[in-house]
Amino acid sequence: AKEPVRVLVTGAAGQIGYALVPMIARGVMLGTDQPVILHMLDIPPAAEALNGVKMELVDAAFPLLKGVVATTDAVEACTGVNIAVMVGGFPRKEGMERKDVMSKNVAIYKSQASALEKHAAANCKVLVVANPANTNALILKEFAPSIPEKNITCLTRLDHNRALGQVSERLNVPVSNVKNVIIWGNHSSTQYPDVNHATLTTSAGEKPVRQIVADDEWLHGEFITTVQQRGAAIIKARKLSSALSAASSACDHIRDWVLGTPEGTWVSMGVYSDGSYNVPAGLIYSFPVTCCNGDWTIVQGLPIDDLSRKKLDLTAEELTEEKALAYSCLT
Ligand code: NAX
Repeated sequence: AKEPVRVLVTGAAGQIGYALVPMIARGVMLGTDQPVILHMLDIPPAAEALNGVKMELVDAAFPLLKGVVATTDAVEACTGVNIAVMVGGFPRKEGMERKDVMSKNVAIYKSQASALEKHAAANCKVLVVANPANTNALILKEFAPSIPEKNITCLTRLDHNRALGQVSERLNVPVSNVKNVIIWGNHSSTQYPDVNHATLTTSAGEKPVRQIVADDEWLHGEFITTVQQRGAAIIKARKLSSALSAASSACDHIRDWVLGTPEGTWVSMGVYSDGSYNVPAGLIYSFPVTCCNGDWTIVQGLPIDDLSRKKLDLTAEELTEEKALAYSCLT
């Protein structure tokens, strides 16, 4: 039998946490043959709720779940973890300045970076979900210098999956027949959902989505804005932000990273930019990646047209500004 993998979920008493931990305990993230030990962290005001989640995990009697640590102590939470899914953060509240929210999250990610660096297992893989996800991941990277930068990522897979979903609905085809959309840049409304390289599996082989949709107005307009604004649309409808789709996409992100992407398929991940596609190095930016043996590689050589170039640059500019704002909070 396989040794259990320790998976940390921060913000585990929150709504995404509540959807995510049972998925992990059922093997959705790491496979149905992989035992897990869940480490759940939240803050003292949520300690009782966190304990309630732990009770439910016990009550669900998940065969793969070999242990649960539920704590408000970051060191205890981070000790020995192989995977860290960072969902906890300070939410933007009505009337709050961007700088104030940034400053709260910078403080959180700075201290959790140190706890992970000192106490996580060697080669721990980190996924930041909490917003501002790209910049929180960058702060985590800066303050955990001994964790390899390739191990620190942020979630744009939900946006990627939303883009697949929009194409699937538009063409009335199963979503599993659509692949290779790309989310470029920030997990924010400046992200660029790109269908230029996406394909549809048909009985006559793989066809470009652009060619099958054959409606540039939709592809350049409503498709992009729907994906960019989907988070807000969910809040409007549910009076709560995306949770089940965020949890499911976080599982997709880690699963593909650890177990590999299928041949011929790429996914979107926020990763540390090396300057590929002329994106400034030193940002956490969402790129198309393939994964093999536990490592991601940015897909190279895709042609970028003028319209796309502008959108790649616009979202990079926003991330550069966010980075400066985050650094200004550090003193
Ligand atoms: P909730 O407010 O329901 O849960 C957040 C939890 O984090 C709370 O239980 C809170 O007590 C806890 N927390 C706060 N500070 C903490 C700290 N220092 N250490 C540990 N835990 C802490 O929010 P939820 O809806 O679950 O969303 C969580 C985060 O995901 C938010 O930042 C949200 O903006 C972000 N999202 C990111 C998405 C993505 O695709 N990257 C999509 C979904 C989601 O909006």
